[in-house]
Amino acid sequence: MADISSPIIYHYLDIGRRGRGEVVNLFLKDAGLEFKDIRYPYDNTWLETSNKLRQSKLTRTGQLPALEYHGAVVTQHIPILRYLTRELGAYDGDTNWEKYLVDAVSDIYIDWRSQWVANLKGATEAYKNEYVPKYYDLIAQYYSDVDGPYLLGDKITYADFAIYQSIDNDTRTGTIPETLPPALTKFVEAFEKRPNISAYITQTKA
Ligand SMILES: N[C@@H](CCC(=O)N[C@@H](CS)C(=O)NCC(=O)O)C(=O)O
Repeated sequence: MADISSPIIYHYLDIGRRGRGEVVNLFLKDAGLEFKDIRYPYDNTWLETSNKLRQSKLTRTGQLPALEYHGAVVTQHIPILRYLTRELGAYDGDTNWEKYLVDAVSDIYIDWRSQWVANLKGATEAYKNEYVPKYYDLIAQYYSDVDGPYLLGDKITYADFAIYQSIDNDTRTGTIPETLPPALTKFVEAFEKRPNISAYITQTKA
């Protein structure tokens, strides 16, 4: 049972808009939740910080993001989103089939994220020219099944935050394809206009 007197505290690395935690950050902002944002330097102090966070039971793996949510500590960024959707009763599909689609697209995103991280220190030609175009074509197939702009039409779900973040992060690392499929361009336009996040997205775009 959530203890609503306990605050919401988001813990992540101080790496700007890059990385897994930003998916959670965008989601919290979009949902209009008040939260404290704690960032840790990702430098030669990180190992010690990570050990401390593990000892304080904030993260069993020593990795972030971690979220304190009304007394519960939750980690693993996509499961964090799923936890929040259940708490809020929003941001998921309604039917079993819709929930499956949201799950499936998030899973494809998780595979993309491993590849993106593996290519951070210099993207291979195979990542840029083969993996990434295939990934966006695949995601666009799902987004093209309905009229959009979101995966499930006009209803946003937690998977949309992950997909937006993949497009944003590939843009930041210069690994985004020259043109995205139209269903994804339409999605990005709609996502960036969302009232609770549009100002933040504009300020942190560069
Ligand atoms: N499966 C975890 C992975 C978390 C993860 O790899 N976090 C990275 C930042 S995006 C991290 O903490 N890196 C520092 C480290 O591994 O020590 C999730 O989905 O949240």
